[in-house]
Amino acid sequence: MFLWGTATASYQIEGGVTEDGRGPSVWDTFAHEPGRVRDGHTGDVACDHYHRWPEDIALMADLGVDSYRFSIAWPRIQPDGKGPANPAGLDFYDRLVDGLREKGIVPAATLFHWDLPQALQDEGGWLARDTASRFADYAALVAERLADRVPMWITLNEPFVHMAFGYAMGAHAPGLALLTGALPAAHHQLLGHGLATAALRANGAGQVLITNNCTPVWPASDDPADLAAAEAYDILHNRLFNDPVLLGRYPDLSAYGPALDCVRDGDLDLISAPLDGLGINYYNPTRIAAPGGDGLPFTDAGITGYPVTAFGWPVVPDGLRELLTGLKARYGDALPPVYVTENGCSQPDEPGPGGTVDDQARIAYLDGHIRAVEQAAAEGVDVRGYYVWSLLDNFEWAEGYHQRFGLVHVDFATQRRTPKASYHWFKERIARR
Ligand code: GBH
Repeated sequence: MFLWGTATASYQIEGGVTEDGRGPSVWDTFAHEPGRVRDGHTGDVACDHYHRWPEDIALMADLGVDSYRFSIAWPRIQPDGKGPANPAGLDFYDRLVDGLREKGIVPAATLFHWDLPQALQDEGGWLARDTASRFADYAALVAERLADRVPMWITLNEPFVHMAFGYAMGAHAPGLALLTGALPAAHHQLLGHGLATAALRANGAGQVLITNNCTPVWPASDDPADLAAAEAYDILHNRLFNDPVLLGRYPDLSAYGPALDCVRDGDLDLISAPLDGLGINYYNPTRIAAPGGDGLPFTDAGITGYPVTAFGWPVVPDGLRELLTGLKARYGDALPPVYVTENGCSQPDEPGPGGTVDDQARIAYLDGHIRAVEQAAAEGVDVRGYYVWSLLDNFEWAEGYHQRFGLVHVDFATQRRTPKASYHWFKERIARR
């Protein structure tokens, strides 16, 4: 069965950041540092989903989705990243999961969507090998409690973005700008994925996936220098995270400096343990040129000639077909079933007369991308799900509340939820199957 769904993430919607024993995460720290997030916005309250989850489940039930992809806040389960589980933290997700199941909605739980317990960051975060083992302990605690009712588990969300924005460029928590010095954060996240996969399986988890965000890479020209830059970028953004998981080996990283010396014997066997699916988040292709700078062998040349979202990201629906068929071409039988675990766009979405939000551009975006998924399936890719990012307008990381991605408008002053035109459109699209 093909799963239609919506996706969210803990820090972006929950709020309740000091309640019931939750510890601080790197995003609490980062968002409270002046100048990090636009206008000083934080996730302290966000969509107040921690209290309003029954209303949010009701919105999804009315929408008619098959599945809901949410993430679990590690610092609710282990406030300082280690030790026994905080029962109140587990209870929250227990209630959420039962509430979803009562409405026939399949819970798909992501274990890590960037909100690392601050205490682990203080010990090096994902630059430290030990974090991978701590992640597996946390995975075991959660699965022990929920695996009987959660059929689908996603270890990591977008390890590329967490490494690149969080450790290489400093735009996201933990705010480090180490450039190529960030690469160990890739390996340790992947090792964490491998160790957590084993822990999940040992505790009865059914399906285990990882979610990688991938981008089709377009060379800016046929010039050999541009082609080489594009190849280097494809390696960093896509293959660094897909190859170890699906093929059990790292791509050639020589354009980024000396070999990764944090890789130990046996790591790649863990990282490449068989999965039940590959989660793919797609937003847009990337156009790459030579030369690089800052020790990086490429330049992002930007894409022109397409409509753009409120974020300025180009809207290229066929890029999703290109991406999915490209994965099939590269990985062949090593590619497990694919789930599009995020796709969507930000739009201004100001309520118009009568309080309605007529987000026609989002409808066009979703329609085009769903067609691209259908085309990829017709071309032989085993695609089994499509999750819209996002159910609700929410805390959009460094942009705070300035970018709205929801099918449902949130008035952050009152927490009033208003389904947008795209919500009604998606409801009909799902009903047609
Ligand atoms: C996802 O990341 C996250 O998983 C989610 O939490 C987040 O809210 C959502 O997407 C929306 O941002 O400069 O034009 O080339 C998305 C990662 C990284 C995808 C930046 C688009 C650059 C577009 N994004 N990327 S462009």
